[in-house]
Amino acid sequence: MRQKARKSFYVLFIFLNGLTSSGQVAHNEMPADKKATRETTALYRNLKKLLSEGIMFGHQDDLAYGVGWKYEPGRSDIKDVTGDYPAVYGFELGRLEVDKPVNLDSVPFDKMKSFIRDAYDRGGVITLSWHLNNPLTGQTAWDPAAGTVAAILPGGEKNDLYKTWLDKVAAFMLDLKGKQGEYIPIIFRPFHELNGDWFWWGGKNCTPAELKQLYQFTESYLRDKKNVHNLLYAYNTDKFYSTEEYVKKYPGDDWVDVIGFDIYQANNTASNEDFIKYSRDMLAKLDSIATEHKKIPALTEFGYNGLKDSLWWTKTFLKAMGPYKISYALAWRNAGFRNADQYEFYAPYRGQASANDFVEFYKNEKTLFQKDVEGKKLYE
Ligand code: BMA
Repeated sequence: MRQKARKSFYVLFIFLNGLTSSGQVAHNEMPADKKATRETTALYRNLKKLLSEGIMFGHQDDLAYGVGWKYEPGRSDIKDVTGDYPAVYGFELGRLEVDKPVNLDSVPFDKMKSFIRDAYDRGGVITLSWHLNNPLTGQTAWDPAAGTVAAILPGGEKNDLYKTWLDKVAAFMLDLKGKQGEYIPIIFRPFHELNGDWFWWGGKNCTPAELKQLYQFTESYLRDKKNVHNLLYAYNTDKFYSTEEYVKKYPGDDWVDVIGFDIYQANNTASNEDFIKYSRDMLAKLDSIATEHKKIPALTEFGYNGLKDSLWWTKTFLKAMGPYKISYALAWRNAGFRNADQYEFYAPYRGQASANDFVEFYKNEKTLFQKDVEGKKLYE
């Protein structure tokens, strides 16, 4: 009797554990790629678990350059300011498809691979975006020529070309290996900001059906044809105003692991309140969508270029994040100054106006950096 009672309790436990909609994570939950490697599956489950612990801070191109420096081994603007590295690292694949040795922001792909290995060795999380050129016109990602998506789908005149581009992405992903020869898991974020009109895959430049098909084609080509099994897939929009708008081009739960959006604050302090309001509106919606679809919510890109408000991190950004569960928030790149009026940086650097406040933000219990995640063993 006792034995039996214990057994049915155990069955009930397994059952409840499998039901989880929030909080607890089922041990058998799998990412979109059912053949994902052990480390990739572990990352997926750990990202879900970590949702209840805080927001991982991420930074694009963090190890490659910062304001006033380039390619100094081990350097990072985040480390210069806090003494610690980010928990998440973003890198960008644009121009890999056309065999350039450097990406569209001049980062050499071979260096990028070694930064990715460093980040992984430290237990950090890596996400890759891809501002791929327009395969129909040969221009940049920002060339919204009509018919581009249709042209690269199966049966389209540029499908073969597009497949050669995916071959290069696959080769890149399969060249990312850890010390034991295991593939390094990557959160791949293709076709980002897909509700905006500025990229050829975005907004009115293709139909929802075309984008969904492109997303699915891309994923199944990498996964099933090229045997790439170290990817989690991120779906992301720009600013959005309704759940309906958010899911309009969603390819389906079987194809997506992470859902997010990108948001930038206009370049003046008067916009702080707007940033807080819009972020919270969108995060509330994202939170419900993530719960309903059992996906990992993230702020896939954010920034306030120039960070002129010395208290922006604690008084605006933390408020904007509200009470929502967010896996990570990725600040965009610290490209630096072209001249006094032309600059691009979204994270502080040593001596920058918001640097002291960023240290407070770093100390806040809600934010997670390298030292907070390394012990979590996200890949086990
Ligand atoms: C944009 C800017 C550009 C950059 C592009 C791709 O938002 O940062 O300078 O080339 O992203 O990384």
